[in-house]
Amino acid sequence: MKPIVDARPYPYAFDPAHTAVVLIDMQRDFLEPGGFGAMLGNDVTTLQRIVPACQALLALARAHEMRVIHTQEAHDAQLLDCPPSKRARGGLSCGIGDVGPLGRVLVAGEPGAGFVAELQPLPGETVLRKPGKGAFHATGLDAMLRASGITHLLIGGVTTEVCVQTTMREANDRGYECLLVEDCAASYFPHFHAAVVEMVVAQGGIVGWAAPLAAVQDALR
Ligand code: TIU
Repeated sequence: MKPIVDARPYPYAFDPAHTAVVLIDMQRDFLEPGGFGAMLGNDVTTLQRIVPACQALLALARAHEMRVIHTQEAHDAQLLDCPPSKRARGGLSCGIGDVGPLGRVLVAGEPGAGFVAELQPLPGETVLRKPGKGAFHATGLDAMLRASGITHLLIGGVTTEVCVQTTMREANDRGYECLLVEDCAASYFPHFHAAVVEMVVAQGGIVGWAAPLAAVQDALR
């Protein structure tokens, strides 16, 4: 019997052997003062609140031997993979590629691009660097998932309406069955988070399913 999550808009069945937990962009640049998110004028504490739930989601994945993918929005040191439009957006005095308090903003290998201390990948887990908001754009994610027989994705991370939602829509269009783990995702704008949850599950699950972490944990008991 497959685990079945009490999800919206209807129960979500998944086989852990064919499921990956995808944790989106839990990076210092989005969650800590001095990073890219703060430079955009956001209150980063709204994102910090989900760290314990994300730790519990990782623990669940590891206990049930689900694949784990940590995505990271970060650019090549020469910004060869950063469209000038992205760099210019917002007109920041210190923006992508510039040196800020956490090193060069959103550049791979810099302190800010790294994951927060509580959510460090374990050896054997996949770290996927991505230049865009969606994790499928200009990455090998789809090929990796297909090669390993992954059909279902449990998705969390930040921010709900930017990289999480974009990734979930990309995955849905590619045929993956996606569950948004509601309390493992957050936005700088709580009403955007709530709206995304509603728009995912509306119209019979037009983008997928949503459920709290406790419902996923219950399904795996
Ligand atoms: N600004 C914002 O809400 N998000 C991003 O720029 N990236 C991610 O969501 N990871």
